[in-house]
Amino acid sequence: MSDDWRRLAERVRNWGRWGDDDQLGTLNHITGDTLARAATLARRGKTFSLAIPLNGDSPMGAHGLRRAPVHLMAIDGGDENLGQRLGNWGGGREGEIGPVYETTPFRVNDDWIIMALQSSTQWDALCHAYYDNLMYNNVPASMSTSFGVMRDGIDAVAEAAQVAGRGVLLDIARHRGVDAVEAGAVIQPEELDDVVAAQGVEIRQGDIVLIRTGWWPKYAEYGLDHGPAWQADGPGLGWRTAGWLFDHDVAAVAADNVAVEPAVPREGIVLPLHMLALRDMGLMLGELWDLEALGADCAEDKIYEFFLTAPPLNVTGGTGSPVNPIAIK
Ligand code: UVW
Repeated sequence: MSDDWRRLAERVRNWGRWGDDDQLGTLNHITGDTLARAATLARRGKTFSLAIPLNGDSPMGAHGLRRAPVHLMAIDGGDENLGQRLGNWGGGREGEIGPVYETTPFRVNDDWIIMALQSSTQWDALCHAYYDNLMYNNVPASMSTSFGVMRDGIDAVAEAAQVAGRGVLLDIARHRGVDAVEAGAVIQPEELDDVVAAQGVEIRQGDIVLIRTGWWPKYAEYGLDHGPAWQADGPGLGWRTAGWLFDHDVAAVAADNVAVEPAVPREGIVLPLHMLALRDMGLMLGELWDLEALGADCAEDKIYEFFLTAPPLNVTGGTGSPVNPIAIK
């Protein structure tokens, strides 16, 4: 890794800043005050879900580590006449669902989902990326075990209930005057400054910054069979933006591409921003967020700030979590 990258890693490293046991990282920038002020940004009562559909069409279908979510019905409308074959559903014999179907009008639909935690709209937990055998806040990589991660997991974040606050959209694609930022483009800090100035919005301590590249709708053009190409071609934040995010006391950052940063190695480093953000800064990354409707609304009313709530699931020892982020303007 280059000397410049190593120097930036040292500059943005937040280890010990919020205590040696801290597992929240830059979410500590969100305080009672920033949160209360953020809640006042819900002015019109207009809501936007920023989640992509959680189904088998996920662009993670052919990811090296993951597959698309598998959704299975456990009981459905076709089971109407299967009363005798339906077993216990909680409790003792009196809890048998079969007799319930035989003797009462009650019916139920029930299902399962089998998925990689990061195969749809998601947060990366701080443990998700590391190097030199250490994770965020000097935690040894050995704390990630087959039982789950013991530190820096998504459960610590879920329990703190702190992923809510002022969201700010930086619409890079609109600023460039394109539907989607060109394939492979690397967004540098200077461009973030330009977009902030052009949009007339300021970045404040505790903000959750959303980066719109316009790349999510491009997935429909690539199609399911070309998911890997869609992932590889995606534009994203360059690693130097870690300094920008650090200097602005940003709490978390999310984008409408697969990795926030370009997914393929740049300058000979694999996911360099992941290492700086998650491991050094303690800054969570949100991926595969759908920013289209929110982007259109912000372009119309020229208001790029909103209340954002995006709590992860409390997955014990999880390295990330699906999320249905809601922006409220
Ligand atoms: C990897 O693909 C390793 O990470 P992410 O999903 O965070 O981009």
